[in-house]
Amino acid sequence: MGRAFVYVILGGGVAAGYAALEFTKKGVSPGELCIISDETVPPYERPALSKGYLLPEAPARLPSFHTCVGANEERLTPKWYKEHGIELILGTRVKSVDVRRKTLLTAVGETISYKILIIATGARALKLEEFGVSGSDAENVCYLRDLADANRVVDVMQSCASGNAVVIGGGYIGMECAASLVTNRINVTMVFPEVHCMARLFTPKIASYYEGYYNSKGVRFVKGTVLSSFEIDPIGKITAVNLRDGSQLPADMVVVGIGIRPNTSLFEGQLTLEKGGIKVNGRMQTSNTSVYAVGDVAAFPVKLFGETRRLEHVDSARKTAKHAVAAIMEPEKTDEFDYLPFFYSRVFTFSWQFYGDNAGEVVHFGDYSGNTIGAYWVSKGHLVGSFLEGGTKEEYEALAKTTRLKPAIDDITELERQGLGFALTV
Ligand code: FAD
Ligand code: NAD
Ligand code: ISD
Repeated sequence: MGRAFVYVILGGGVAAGYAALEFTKKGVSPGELCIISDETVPPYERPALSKGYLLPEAPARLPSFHTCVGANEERLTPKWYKEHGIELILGTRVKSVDVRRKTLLTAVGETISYKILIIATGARALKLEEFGVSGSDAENVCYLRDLADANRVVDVMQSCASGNAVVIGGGYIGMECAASLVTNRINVTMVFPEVHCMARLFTPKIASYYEGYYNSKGVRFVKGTVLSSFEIDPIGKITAVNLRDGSQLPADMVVVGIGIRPNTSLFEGQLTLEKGGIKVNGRMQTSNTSVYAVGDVAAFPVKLFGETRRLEHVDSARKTAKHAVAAIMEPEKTDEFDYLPFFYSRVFTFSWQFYGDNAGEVVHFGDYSGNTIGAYWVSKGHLVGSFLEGGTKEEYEALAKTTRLKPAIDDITELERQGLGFALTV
């Protein structure tokens, strides 16, 4: 025997929290909704883990960053869920799902049934072992996906004051953790295979702007190579990392951020997959009409670009979740999802935002020796993407609005001359 709910959200991360809030706005009744999560705390704003959580002074701690404070909405504490009659089944892993029978089986052997399922299982951090390197279970090697990982980073950082950290990976986790480690007075060397940091998004010119600042803070970049093995002492701690180029870096701690894999395995063979995620339509509905998918795990149609995309960013987790709930609760009032991709990061005192698609020709603008830099991407004669560091609220809003309009660009040189002014006058 087990419990039965009308709505079940599988996963208790960012998307789950925003979906829960939207359910209450749309009038879910007490006892109808549950969230099942293998994390032991209710949904929280995951972005805080690589930023506020790692600050040396007055670090962010729960309950201060439960969803949905990241979007300036209500903070959903355990009390909030109780008051709204939403069942939180925490610390509980779902080990199988039968979408035909509409049941989930938890690791403790309970069967939970649903009428509508929302998959919000997010993603897991890739392990070095998947690239043929062993030893990443050593106590001074850290990944960063959940609260337990963040606590480990904090503990390891505290035990290696003024020591050496090697950061593996030059993506979001690498850049944000490197900045946090430096702020904690740890010496950082970053190692990644590409020619510059943030290769999935940044142009060489944008990357060089940030790398210059990281260098000025003492961060060393070792580019174009990867880790080949660890040196491990008799008590199982990493003491150095060996690189494929033959060099060795001393290490008191290692932080690994080498990408993620969406958590789709429960649904393989049951639902249609695409782009490494679960394929959904413009209502966030999967190939089974009673099952929706949102957040990092969902591959959804981005109308603006006429393509299916899977995004790994918090804004899309929040908005896909809200949209799925609207489509479930008010189907006749809900249009197809029409999303402008939006990513951001904050490191040191920097803060940037990106809208749209980083495809086509790049036009840089701003003062690359100053505080405000930017870029536009122009593809097939239209502006499709925009990036700005150090903008004001009004400037970011103008950038978003302009990018959504995909204006025709006849003269690239003129766009370059106008720079940010172009977005402000569209
Ligand atoms: P998640 O938030 O990962 O939630 C998935 C949930 O499902 C977890 O609770 C997990 O435990 C649970 N789960 C999975 N499988 C099971 C199972 N079988 N049984 C039970 N529970 C399960 N994006 C930005 O745009 N800006 C940022 O600054 C930013 N910073 C980030 C910092 C860090 C450290 C990380 C890790 C990510 C960051 N992101 C950022 C990305 C953003 O947090 C994710 O895109 C977002 O969390 C995705 O939400 P989600 O709900 O899809 O997945
Ligand atoms: P990522 O995809 O941003 O970067 C992965 C990096 O790993 C690559 O840039 C590359 O340098 C490196 N790499 C790949 N294979 C490697 C190998 N074999 N050895 C060494 N390096 C290798 O992924 P991430 O930085 O791990 O971030 C994880 C997830 O968290 C992503 O989904 C990301 O979007 C999300 N995140 C987002 C933000 C943000 O939006 N501000 C912040 C933190 C995390
Ligand atoms: O979007 C975010 C972000 O970058 C955070 O650090 O949400 C969190 C919250 O702002 C934490 O309170």
